[in-house]
Amino acid sequence: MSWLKRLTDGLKKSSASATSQLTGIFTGKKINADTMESLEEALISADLGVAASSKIVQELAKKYDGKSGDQDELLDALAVAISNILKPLQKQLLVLDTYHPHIMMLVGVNGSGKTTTAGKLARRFSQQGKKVVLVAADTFRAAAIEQLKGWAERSSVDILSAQRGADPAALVYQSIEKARQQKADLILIDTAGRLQNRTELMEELAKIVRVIKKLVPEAPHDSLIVLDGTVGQNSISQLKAFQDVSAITGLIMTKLDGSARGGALVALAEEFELPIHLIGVGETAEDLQDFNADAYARALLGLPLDE
Ligand SMILES: Nc1nc2c(ncn2[C@@H]2O[C@H](COP(=O)(O)OP(=O)(O)OP(=O)(O)O)[C@@H](O)[C@H]2O)c(=O)[nH]1
Ligand SMILES: [Mg+2]
Repeated sequence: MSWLKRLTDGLKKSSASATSQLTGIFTGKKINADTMESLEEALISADLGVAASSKIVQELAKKYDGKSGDQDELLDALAVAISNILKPLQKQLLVLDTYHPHIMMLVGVNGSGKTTTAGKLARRFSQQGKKVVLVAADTFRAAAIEQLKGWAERSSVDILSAQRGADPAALVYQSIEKARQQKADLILIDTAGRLQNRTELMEELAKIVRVIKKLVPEAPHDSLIVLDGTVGQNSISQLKAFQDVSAITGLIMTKLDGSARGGALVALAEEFELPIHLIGVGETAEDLQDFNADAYARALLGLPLDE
């Protein structure tokens, strides 16, 4: 199954409620203040957030106020309005040669998909010919280290790890020194999941960042938050909290193949205006895809996509 199909199927769960409401709103009626109000409600209940929903409705109202709408045309226009919010933030994640090595760090709450994404990224960049070093900086669980080792083995990528319970900041420090000696192009740091309200764990993350900066003041070059696409509005408070400790530079949203809450990405885009790099639509390496705003917006509304 193509990734677009998986995205559409996944988002169908969010779009199902949104689209059926929208279809009802748009059928055979004049577009007026009432229709726009119902549309705004439908968008908010599909997790797009108040600010983005109101912006989208205003854009549509400008075009269609007082006119009778052809339903397909209105849904297309709606997809364009959603994409207008997302598109300026669509940004491919690249390993830059200027850094020697480029330092990327993945952060997020428990189970959001960090380790899987680290494995997928290691594979992607090593296939592009980059020398990648994975760092298993989740030292809390032995299983986490093994999980990342599995990805490293399958992709023949180097991995640096420490004993369970070791200080992740110390491991990261040593790893950067080693990766420099080995002339690596990319260091990919997988960190432990931590809930945004656990102060001591957030402090541990802040320490990792301080240690990185001691060696490379402008790093991490990418501090990526991995968000679970099934979570919905809670991702807003996650992003806020992680931004405070690790200056997030971009977003990755996973599990959109099974998501019921994919609209939250639009709310995040409107509120934070951070680059959106990639989406996860499954568990294998091929299921990490560059973010495409147009495809995402259409899938969110259950509209057909060009393959
Ligand atoms: N369906 C689907 N499953 C995913 C995706 N990304 C990750 N997963 C699954 O989600 C589960 C958690 O993924 P991990 O990568 O272990 O998450 P994590 O953020 O490292 O978790 P912690 O280290 O415990 O915080 C695993 O079973 C993954 O296979 C995705 O895009 N789609
Ligand atoms: Mg993990």
